[in-house]
Amino acid sequence: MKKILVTGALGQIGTELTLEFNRRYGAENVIVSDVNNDVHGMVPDNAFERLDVTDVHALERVVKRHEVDTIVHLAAILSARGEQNPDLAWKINIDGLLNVIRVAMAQRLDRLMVPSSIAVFGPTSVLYNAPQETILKPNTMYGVTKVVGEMLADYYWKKNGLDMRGIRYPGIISYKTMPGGGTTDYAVEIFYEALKSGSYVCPLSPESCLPMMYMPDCVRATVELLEAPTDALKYHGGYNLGAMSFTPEELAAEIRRYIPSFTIDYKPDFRREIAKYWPASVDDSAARANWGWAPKWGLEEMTRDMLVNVAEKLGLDFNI
Ligand code: VAH
Repeated sequence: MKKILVTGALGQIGTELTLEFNRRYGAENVIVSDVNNDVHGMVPDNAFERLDVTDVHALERVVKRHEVDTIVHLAAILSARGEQNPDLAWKINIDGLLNVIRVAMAQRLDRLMVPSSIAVFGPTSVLYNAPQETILKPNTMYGVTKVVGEMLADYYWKKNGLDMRGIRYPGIISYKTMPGGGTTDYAVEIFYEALKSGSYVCPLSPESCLPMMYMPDCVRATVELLEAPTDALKYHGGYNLGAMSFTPEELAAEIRRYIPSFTIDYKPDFRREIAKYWPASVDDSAARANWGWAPKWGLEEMTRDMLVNVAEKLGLDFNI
């Protein structure tokens, strides 16, 4: 039985991934940690450790205390916040990752799961149906840290046989926990504003087409890759993963199918420049071939499900 430590467990992906891990492996086998000790009852069934991943000794103590054999390392500074504080992004995303790698090797852990992102692509990458292998010269610090993370995964796999695996997550959409500091956060915020005020001011431009994924697909993909046999994996740093791609205009049009009066305006900021050199779509044939990836949620069903659940969360009557 796995004994999993989730870092950054109180974040958007971490909270829902923890709930799925609890269902699959038992809460007693899932230790949640976060630098933010405000647990808010989000994961009440799990042992909680307040943990700063830049403190390698604290990390090693937690791993030893709970006899961890797997680390799912979600603690990171995302793209928008990373551009506002690049030094912090490097410190958390690289120094923190190196600590996880050091402890994994010292304690001979079975495997690591470390997210990558579509942020690894940049102006010289192929940005339509972005290939698994292409030029990766991102122009954000977040993207730089994700490329370095992928290279570290390949390096330690080849040099030490460290079984680290990752996904180049697209924008993740969910309603249980708000995202924080990302360029794709607009695709979550828009649902709250559509229901609360009937209008939304988007920080990207109408034609900013980005790959997105609904949380149920994100959680399932993460578990499927975590459980994939090591010899099935051709890549260790980060698999391209596709589900849907849309522009803010296309998302707004889908919302208007349920809220006809909804309006969207645009006030592009620095996040538009970040999104400009991210792919509009990705080729995820390697994930499909190596570990059987197949998305289940598209724009229509995601939009409907988000509106119903965000309305319930806001205590609004919303019948469709
Ligand atoms: C961000 N949601 O916007 C994250 C993600 C694909 C983007 O890495 O930074």
